[in-house]
Parts: sequence; structure tokens; C-alpha cells
Amino acid sequence: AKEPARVLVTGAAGQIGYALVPMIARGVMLGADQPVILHLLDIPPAVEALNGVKMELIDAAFPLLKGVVATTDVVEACTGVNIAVMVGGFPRKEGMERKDVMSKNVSIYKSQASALEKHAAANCKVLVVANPANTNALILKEFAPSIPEKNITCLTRLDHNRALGQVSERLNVQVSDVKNVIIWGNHSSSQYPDVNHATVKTPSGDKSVRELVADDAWLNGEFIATVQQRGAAIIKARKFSSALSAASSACDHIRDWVLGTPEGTWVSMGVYSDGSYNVPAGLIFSFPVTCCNGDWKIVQGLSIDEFSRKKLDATADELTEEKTLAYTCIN
Ligand code: NAX
Repeated sequence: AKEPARVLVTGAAGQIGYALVPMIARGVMLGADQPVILHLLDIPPAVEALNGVKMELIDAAFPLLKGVVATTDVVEACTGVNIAVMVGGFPRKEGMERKDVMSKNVSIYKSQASALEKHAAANCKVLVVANPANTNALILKEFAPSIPEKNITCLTRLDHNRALGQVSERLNVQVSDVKNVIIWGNHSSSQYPDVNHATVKTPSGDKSVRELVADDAWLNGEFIATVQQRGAAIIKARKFSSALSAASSACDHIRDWVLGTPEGTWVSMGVYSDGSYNVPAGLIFSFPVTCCNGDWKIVQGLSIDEFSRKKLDATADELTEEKTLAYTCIN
């Protein structure tokens, strides 16, 4: 039998945490043959709710779940973890300045970065979900210099899956037959959902999404806006932000990273930019990636038309600005 993997979930008493931890305990994230020990971190005001989550995990009697550590102590939470899913953060409240929210998150990610760097297992893989996700991941990278930068990522898989969902609804095809959409850039409304290389599996082979949809106005307009604004639409409908879809896509992100992407398929991940596609190096930016043996690689050589170039540049500009803002909050 495999040794249990230790998986940290921060913000585990929150909504995404509540949807995510049972998925991990059922093997959705790391596979049906991989036992897990869950490390749940939250802050003191949420400690009762956190213990309630632990009670429910025990009550669910998950065969793969070999232990639960529920704590408000960052060091205890980070010790020995192989995977860290960072869902905890400081949300933007009405009337708050962006700088104030950034400054709260900088201080959270700074201290959690140091704890991970000192106490996590070697080669720990980190996924930042909490917003501003790309910039929180960048701060984490900055304050955990001994964690390889390729091990620090942020979640844009939800946006990627939303794009697959929109194409599948529009064409009335199975979502599992649609692939290779791309989310470029920031996990914010400046992101660019790109279908120029996306295909649909049909009985007569793979066909281009652009050709099948045959409506460039929709693809360049409403489709993009729907994906960009989907988070807000969910809040409007549910009065709470996306949780089950966020949790599910966090599992997809880690699963594909650890176990690999299928041949011929790429996914979107927020990763440390190396300058590919003329995106400034040193940002955490969402790119199309393939994964193999636990490592991701940016898909190279895709054509970028003028429309796409503008959208990529705009979201890169926003991230550069966020980075500057974050750095002014460091000291
Ligand atoms: P909730 O407010 O329900 O939960 C957040 C939890 O984090 C709370 O229990 C809170 O006590 C805890 N927390 C706060 N500070 C902490 C700290 N320093 N250490 C540990 N825990 C801490 O929010 P939820 O709906 O679960 O969303 C969590 C985060 O995900 C938010 O930042 C949200 O904006 C972000 N999202 C990111 C998405 C993405 O695709 N990247 C999509 C979904 C979601 O909006």
C-alpha cells in the first residue's frame, strides 16, 4: 500500500474548504489508491467551525483518510505536507481599498510562505486559490525562496473549466469532448479565455471550436465576457461565491499536475512566467501547460493573433500593476 500523502488546506472552515476536503478524502485529487492525511488550517475565530469539519470528516468514514490535523497553528499545519492548497485569505469587503486588501494578504502569504519553506516536505507542490490568487502566489514564492518556483502555482482551472462548459453548452456536445481552451493571465476579469486552438472530438476526428461555432462575434464577445464574469453571476444567483466548482477544479489542477495531462491535451495553470509568449518574466501568469512526471511545461509555439495579443498584454499589465502594489505593501 502507498504511504499517505499529507495535504494542507488553509481556510478549511470556509465554503470552498467544506466542498474540497471530502473530495480529497475520496481520492478525487490524488487518485483512488492514494491514502491521505488532511491538514486543516484556519484562524481562531473559525476554530469551532473547523472542528465541526473535522467531526464530519470522521463521521464520513472515508477509507482513504488516514488522519486529520485541524489547527490554527501555521507550523503544525505545514509540517510534512506534500501538497498545499491555499484557500485562506482576506476577502475584499465593501468600501475597502485595494491596497488595504493587498496588504492583509501580503502579510498572510508572507508568514505562510515561511512556514511552508521551513516545515513542508521536500518538493511540496503549492496551489494558491485565495484571491488575488496570482499575486498571493507571487508573494508566497518571494518569501519561500528555497521552494522551487516551479512548485508554486495558482488556480485558473476553474476559469478553464468554465470555458469548456460554455463551449459545450453552445454546441450541445459533451464537455469531455471539448479540449484545449486556454485561460491567459490573471484570475480576474482581465483574464483572456482563448478558443483559437480548442477542438471538439467528433466521429470524424477533432474539429476546431471556431469552425463549429461559426460565430466569431459570439466567441470574441459574449463568450469571453461570460467566462470572465461567471464568478459574479454565481454570487448573484447563489448569494455565495463559487464553491463546489472551485473545489472540483482545484482537484483537477493538482491531479493533472501530479498524475499528468492526457496525450494531446493541455490545461491552464497560473505559473511563474519565463517570458514565453512575450509575457513579462517574473509574474505568476496563467498559461496553457502540459504535465508529466509531476512537472508542468508551458505549451510553446501557439499562434497568437492581433486580437489575442492585445488581450494578453492587457492582463499582463494588470498583473504587473498588482505586483507593484504588492511590493509596496511588503515593507
Ligand atoms: P470563505 O470566506 O468561505 O473562507 C475563507 C476561510 O479562510 C475562512 O474560514 C477564514 O477564516 C479563513 N482564513 C482567513 N484568513 C486566514 C489565514 N490567515 N489562515 C488560514 N485561514 C484563513 O471563502 P471561500 O468562498 O471559501 O473562498 C476562499 C478564497 O477563494 C477567496 O479568497 C476567494 O476569493 C477565492 N476564490 C478563488 C477562485 C479561483 O478560481 N482562484 C474561485 C473561487 C473563490 O472565489
